[in-house]
Amino acid sequence: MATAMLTCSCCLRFKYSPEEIEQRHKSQQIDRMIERERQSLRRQVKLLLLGAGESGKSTFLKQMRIIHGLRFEPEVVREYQQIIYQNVVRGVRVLVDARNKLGIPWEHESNAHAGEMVLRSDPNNFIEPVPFTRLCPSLQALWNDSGIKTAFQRRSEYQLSDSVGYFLDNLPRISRLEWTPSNQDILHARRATKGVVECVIPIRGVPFRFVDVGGQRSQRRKWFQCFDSVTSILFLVSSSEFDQVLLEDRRTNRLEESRNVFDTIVNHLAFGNVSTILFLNKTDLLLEKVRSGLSDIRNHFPQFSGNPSEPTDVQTFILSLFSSVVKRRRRSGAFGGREGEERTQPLFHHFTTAVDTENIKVVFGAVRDTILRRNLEALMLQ
Ligand SMILES: Nc1nc2c(ncn2[C@@H]2O[C@H](COP(=O)(O)OP(=O)(O)OP(=O)(O)O)[C@@H](O)[C@H]2O)c(=O)[nH]1
Ligand SMILES: [Mg+2]
Repeated sequence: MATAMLTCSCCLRFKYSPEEIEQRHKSQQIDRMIERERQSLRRQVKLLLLGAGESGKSTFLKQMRIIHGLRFEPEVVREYQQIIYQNVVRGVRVLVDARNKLGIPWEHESNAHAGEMVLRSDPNNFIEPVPFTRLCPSLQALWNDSGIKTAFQRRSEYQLSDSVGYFLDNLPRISRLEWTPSNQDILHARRATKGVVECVIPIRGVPFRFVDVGGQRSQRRKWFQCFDSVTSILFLVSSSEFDQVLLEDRRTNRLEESRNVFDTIVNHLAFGNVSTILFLNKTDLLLEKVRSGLSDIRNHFPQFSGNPSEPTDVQTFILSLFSSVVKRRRRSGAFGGREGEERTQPLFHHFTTAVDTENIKVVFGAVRDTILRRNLEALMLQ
């Protein structure tokens, strides 16, 4: 290799061999790429979706896709179709079993046979359209029976997924061979999240990384791996669950569990400078429950002093259950506030219905603007 050693001060470029020049060029390119990556990571917004099982985290993420124009691919829609078939068959099995155990009589004794048949069947045998649609007349007859309807009304006494009523009300449509799930059907499809699911959606030119985790007890140990560089926590609570117990132990009140999880998160040291936004979700189901008079919150929360059939009283009480656990503590200077100043974390809240696209559009619009503004402020401080 011939090195050009012409070290004349005005011709410094001759100091390097062509290979060295090539290498320097490559390394500069790499530096520029790293810098671009760093800039994009600095700009990136990371939103952590947290909350107990069935609070609506994955439904919220589905809404983010819908609202920002990301289509569900045909194979994903097909997968949801199978999930919905399973949701329906499993749901009817639970209802028939509950009717038996609660000792509720059949309206039509002739449905006893269909009930037995559904109880003995394996839901995995009905994930294709043909076998599912063949089963539908029996499912419909069962759903029409007032014995099953009474068991459905008493669903807070056992474990029934919240979307079963929606799918059974829509059975005439779902039972058609040519049916494929609409966005609304997909929003109601229930599959518990296992592990961590990430989705990056560009919003107003800024990459928003949504991190969705499983909320059931066995899944929560996986949360800690996501705690790095979080911009905001979106904490979801199923506000309608004040009269229900956990699927995991069938003992603990679901709202109590949710509040304990919230306490751990909102007061966690790792989130000293992270804003938390509380979504009191399932407003539609809460209103239905409170207005129906079928359930009285005082039986589960004796400290409730408002009017139990007034939805805003119940909502205000549930909000106070959560806001009261936020502890005061010292903060570092980031995100406003003076270094070492003692104050509570800012807690924003919204009453949401995650299956309602218009509602989530409005709520997320406000959340997005706050996050983008704070993100910009934080970037300018760096
Ligand atoms: N009616 C109604 N149903 C909702 C609402 N939010 C979620 N759901 C339904 O509730 C069920 C549970 O919602 P998911 O989004 O799967 O809950 P999750 O928090 O992701 O649950 P895990 O993955 O187990 O942690 C689904 O069937 C949703 O369609 C709501 O606001 N109203
Ligand atoms: Mg989920």
